[in-house]
Amino acid sequence: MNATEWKEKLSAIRDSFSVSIAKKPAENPEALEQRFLGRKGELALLLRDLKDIPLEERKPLGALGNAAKQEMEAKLAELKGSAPAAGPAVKADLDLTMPGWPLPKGTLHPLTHTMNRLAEGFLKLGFTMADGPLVEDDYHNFEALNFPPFHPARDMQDTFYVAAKDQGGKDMLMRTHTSPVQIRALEKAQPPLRVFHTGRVFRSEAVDASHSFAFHQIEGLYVDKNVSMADLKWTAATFMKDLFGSGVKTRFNPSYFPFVEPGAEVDMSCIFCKTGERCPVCKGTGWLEVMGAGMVHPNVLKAGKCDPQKWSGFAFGGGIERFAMLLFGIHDMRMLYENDLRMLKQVNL
Ligand code: FA5
Repeated sequence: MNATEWKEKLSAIRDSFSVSIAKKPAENPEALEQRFLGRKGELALLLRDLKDIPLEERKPLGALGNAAKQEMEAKLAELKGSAPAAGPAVKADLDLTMPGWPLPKGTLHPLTHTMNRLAEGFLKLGFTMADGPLVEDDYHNFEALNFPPFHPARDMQDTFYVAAKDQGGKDMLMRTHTSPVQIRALEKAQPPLRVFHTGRVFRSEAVDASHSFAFHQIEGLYVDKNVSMADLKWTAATFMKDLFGSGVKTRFNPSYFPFVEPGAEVDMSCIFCKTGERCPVCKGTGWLEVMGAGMVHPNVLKAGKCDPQKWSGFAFGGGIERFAMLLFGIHDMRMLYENDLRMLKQVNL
């Protein structure tokens, strides 16, 4: 074997190693180590062949071979989940003809993916994105949304307060829902208005498989002339179908939120119970509750400086974790925050 052939062989071994190490699911690192670096491994045998190459050409080839060995060891250590052992740095001649190592591609977190999907759906329907702060004042989180002071409905959402006061001397708080964005949007622009918002909210709640103390919501607000419950029902049905497929049905049940009248809870037909057996997700009811919604209360329109005689609107708000769990078949909300790569890699985006 001459020096050129030796280099080509080294390049072929590196290629085949790169392909093997990037395989999903990952190959057994010990087996790979044996195959490439073991005593009778492909690289070890190639290094042994160096003896047939004239001395003056052998030295740079040896350095290239050692550099490849170190890179492979580091990649294998990474695959085994341990940091590569710090060995002495090997100076190799830079060979720009060698192929690069394939870089593993990152994926979107299921929550980010779900928020993007929701955003795409609402942008298509002509909604624009609105924003609001995570640390809110009492006025935007409660009062302007028709929660009077000391009203028991405030207890529906256990609040985290922060050590700062708002302009009226009240404690600032971590927003308990995305509904304050309704007020912020109306303060910025008068109707006709079609906005949505996705973001984090906080509640002092115990964590379990379907609850967290910090989670994400989507909020939607549509204010125009003659907006009716029929518009709300059409919008909810359309975006559920967009997210979960055209076979998904929606239904409304009467419910109470201070900032809408009438108010409703929106259910979607269960996408898990296909077998006809008792479904553990919907508990055999065939329906899953996914959102709160309703016609914007006149007091909220007034807080947004809109005349309720002239304008009407609908609003809705849903939990993004619950949507993500349904989209990806995740049965425990905590898995969304643990960032366990074994779970994240299963979510094929
Ligand atoms: C609200 O937060 C209202 N702001 C929604 C709304 C908006 C109603 C506009 C009417 C008009 P609720 O507290 O039900 O409502 O929360 C809405 C959704 O957030 C729930 O359906 C659920 O999907 C999700 N959610 C509530 N609490 C938690 C929690 N602790 N962990 C994760 N998701 C939660």
